[in-house]
Amino acid sequence: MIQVERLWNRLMELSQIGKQPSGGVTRFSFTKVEQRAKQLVASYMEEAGMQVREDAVGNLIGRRDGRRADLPAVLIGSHIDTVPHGGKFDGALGVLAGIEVAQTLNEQQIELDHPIEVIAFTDEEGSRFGLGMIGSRAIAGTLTLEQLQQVDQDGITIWEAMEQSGLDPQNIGEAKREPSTVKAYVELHIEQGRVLEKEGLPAGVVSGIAGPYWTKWNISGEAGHAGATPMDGRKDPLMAATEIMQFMEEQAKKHPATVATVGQISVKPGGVNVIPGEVEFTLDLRAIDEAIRDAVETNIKATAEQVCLKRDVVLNIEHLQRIKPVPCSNSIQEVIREACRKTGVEPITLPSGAGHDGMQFNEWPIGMIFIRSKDGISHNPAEWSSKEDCGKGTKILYETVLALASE
Ligand code: HGY
Ligand code: MN
Ligand code: MN
Repeated sequence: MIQVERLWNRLMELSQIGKQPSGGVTRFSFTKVEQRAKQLVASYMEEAGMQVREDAVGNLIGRRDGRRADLPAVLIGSHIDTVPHGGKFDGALGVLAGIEVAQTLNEQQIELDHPIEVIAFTDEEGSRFGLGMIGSRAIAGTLTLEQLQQVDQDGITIWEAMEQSGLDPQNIGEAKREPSTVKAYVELHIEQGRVLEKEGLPAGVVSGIAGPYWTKWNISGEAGHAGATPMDGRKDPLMAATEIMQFMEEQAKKHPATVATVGQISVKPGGVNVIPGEVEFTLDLRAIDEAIRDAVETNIKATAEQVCLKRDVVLNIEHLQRIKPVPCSNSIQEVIREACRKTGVEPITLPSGAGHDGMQFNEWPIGMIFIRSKDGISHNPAEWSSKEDCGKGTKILYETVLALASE
C-alpha cells in the first residue's frame, strides 16, 4: 500500500532545494534551482517505473501505461515552483503523491485500463512573471506567444527565460493535449485555509476554485522636498495609493468569499526626505462568484479614478491575468467522496480560495482533494501538514485514481 515514509522523505528532500535562511522555499520557474528540483522529481518518477519526458513549455510528465493504449489518460498533477519563501507542501505534495500512487500500483502489480500521467506543471504560482499556470495553459492550448512577453523584476521575459532553459517558445503549441487523450484531471493539494482544521478532518472534497484577477497599478505624481513642500498642492502618488488600498479592503470585506490583496509595492525614488514621484503595486482580487468579483473590480476602479483626479496624479492599470472561477466535476467529486469513505474519512465539501492548475482545463472534468493545513497557514515558511494527513490524502488520491482509471 502507499508508503507514507517514502512520500514524506521525498517531500522533505525536495524542500531542501531552494531552501532560504527564512526556512521558506523559493523556486521560481526557469531557474537553475527549479531545474535541480525537476531533476530530483524526474528521478522519483523513474523509480516509480514511469516514462519521463518534458514537454515544450517544461512541464515534467511521468507516464504509466494502462492495459489499453487506446483509452484516454487520467492526469494527476500539481507544481513544484513556489512563491518567495513559500512552504514545503504547496504543490510539491500533489506531484509527489501522484508519483507515490504510480509506484504503489507498480509494487502491487495492479494494471489499470487507462494510462495515468503525473505532471509537475511549469510556473503555477506566477511569482516570477505575474502570469501563473503557464504549463497548464499550454496543455489546455490557451497560452499565447504574446503572454510570453510578460517580464520578471529584472525585465527578463518569459520568452527569454524559456530560451535560457533550452526551450523554444515558438513550439509552445506542441504542449497542447487533444481532449480525446485525457479522461480527467485530479489534484491533491493542501487546503491553505482553516475549514478542515475547524471540522477536525484530515481531508475534504473541493467543490470549486475561486478565480484570481491580477493587475499591476502605477500611479505617478510629483517628487518633491519632504520638508519644504506644504501638504496642500502635493501630487503624492503614495497617499493616493493608500486611499485606494483602503477602499479595496472595504469592498472585499463587503462580500463573503471575496478577497483583495496588495502583495507587491515599490516607491520611487524612495528617499526618506522625498515625496514619492511614482508608486507601483499589485492587486490580487478573487471571488468564487465571478459577477461579484467583476462588480467589486468596477467599484474599485471608479473610486481610484476619483481619488487620482482629486490628488492630481496619473493612474495606469496593467492587466496581468484574469481567470474564471471554476466548478469541480460533480461526478469526480462523488468518486472522491467514495475514496474518502474507503479511507475512513468523513467526506465534507469545501471551496478553494487559492487558484490551481485544474482551472485551466475546460475540455475535461477536474477534481481536487484537500488535506488539512495547520492554522490555515500557507505561502509562508510555517506552512505545515502532518505526515498522517499527507498519507491519508495520498490514499484518497490512490482510491480515486483506481476508480477513474478502471473501465
Ligand atoms: O495564487 C494562488 O492562488 C496559487 O497559490 N497559485
Ligand atoms: Mn501557492
Ligand atoms: Mn499550489
